[in-house]
Amino acid sequence: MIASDIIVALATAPGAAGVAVLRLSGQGCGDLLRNHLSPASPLPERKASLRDFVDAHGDSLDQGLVLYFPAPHSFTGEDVVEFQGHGSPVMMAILLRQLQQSGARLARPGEFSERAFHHGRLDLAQAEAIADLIAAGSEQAARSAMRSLQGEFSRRVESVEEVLTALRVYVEAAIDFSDQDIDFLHSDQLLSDLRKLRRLLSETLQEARQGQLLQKGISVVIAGHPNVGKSSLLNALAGDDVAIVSEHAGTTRDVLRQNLLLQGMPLQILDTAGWRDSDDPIESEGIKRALQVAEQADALLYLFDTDADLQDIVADLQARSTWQIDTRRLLLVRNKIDRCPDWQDSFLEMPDHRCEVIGISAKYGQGIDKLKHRLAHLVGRTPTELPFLARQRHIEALEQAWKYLEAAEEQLQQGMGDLAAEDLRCMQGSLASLCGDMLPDDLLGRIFASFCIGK
Ligand SMILES: Nc1nc2c(ncn2[C@@H]2O[C@H](COP(=O)(O)OP(=O)(O)OP(=O)(O)O)[C@@H](O)[C@H]2O)c(=O)[nH]1
Ligand SMILES: [Mg+2]
Repeated sequence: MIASDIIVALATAPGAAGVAVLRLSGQGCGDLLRNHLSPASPLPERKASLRDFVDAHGDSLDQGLVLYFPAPHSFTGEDVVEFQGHGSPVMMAILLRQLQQSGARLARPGEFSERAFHHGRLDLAQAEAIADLIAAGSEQAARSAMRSLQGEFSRRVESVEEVLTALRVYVEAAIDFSDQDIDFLHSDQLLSDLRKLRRLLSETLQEARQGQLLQKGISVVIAGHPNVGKSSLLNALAGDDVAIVSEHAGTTRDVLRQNLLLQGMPLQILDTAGWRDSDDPIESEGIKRALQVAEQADALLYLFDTDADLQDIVADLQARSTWQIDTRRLLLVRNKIDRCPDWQDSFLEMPDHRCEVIGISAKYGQGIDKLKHRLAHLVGRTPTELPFLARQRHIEALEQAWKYLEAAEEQLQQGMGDLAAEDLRCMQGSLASLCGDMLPDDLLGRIFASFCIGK
């Protein structure tokens, strides 16, 4: 259960700055701070007042603005008071000590957000969005976190829950009337609710997966035979001389990683060793690593030379990859088109997908902008659509909900209403955990502990 004592923390980043903010939360925290202020008159509610922070002898330690938000209209839902002083780390440490001596306790990481959650000011997905907004590594990630914070994700989950609740009521009622002649478990109403639930959940899951990519960064692996220009492409994308380029086949061995932003999306581009049969143990290790990262890539740029035959290239790609290549995540890139000026982009018909083949010249920059554009499209985003930011925890809960839904559908087909009802009940539990309902305290504690201090 949540503690109700007074907590204090530096809400701004540590280090010298123009301003630093001390924040206190808990019943009576306004009076606790007031004992250190001059003048010590009552604090106006929700209005800034200029005060001195004084020590026990009445000597001024700092001067700043004080803001008082009485419960329940505050971030945490408790009394909250802030002192905005000068950004001196030494002075802030002194003020913190003084407040602790008066009975405030140093807040644990995320404790302000945890209290906001327990007082119903935010649900868990929103509280997580605050932490994600603070940690966002790109504009897109920050904007998406803001969408989640404004409740977009929670509302989406609620709309799935609404349809699910209606369905559960129906199935439970159908079980009660199972001894009658009418077959409620195969009715049109039930099938249409199930279809709707499936669609809503799958859309939410898809958007959450996109959001998670923004959160963790999107890995783009450049692969292909030796000497086709992989390192040259990395340099062209990075706009910098990051990797060694040479005419010797087998130059790159280690996996090279370069972070960059593409249309506001955080990408990590990985340059890898060229795929070939090699007796050199070091090169072989490099190729093994290249295959490993290619398997885990969110997008695979498979590069080949102008003189290569496309069918052979694809056959080789399929032969060397020990996993099933997701062709929707694959871009075939023909490099060195400066050598064949009449090159035209094309498509390659693959069994399950029409795969694009783009021509570039990594060395002379031809086609690089087009490649970036296609890459942005491939990783699933156009700049105008923005998903909500999602975490691994959210994906897992949604995937679990999906499994329960599939199980319930199967049970319904077999006419096993009782078992379907149980699956749907479990599905509701998975969805409820997204916004923090029915999560055990220790798990909640672990989630909030990953937040920063003062938030
Ligand atoms: N004409 C031309 N040459 C290129 C182009 N891109 C790369 N090259 C040349 O091709 C050779 C190999 O380039 P790299 O970028 O080192 O190729 P790689 O695929 O990284 O090679 P490994 O690391 O050995 O697997 C170098 O001599 C480059 O200058 C291009 O677009 N046009
Ligand atoms: Mg290389």
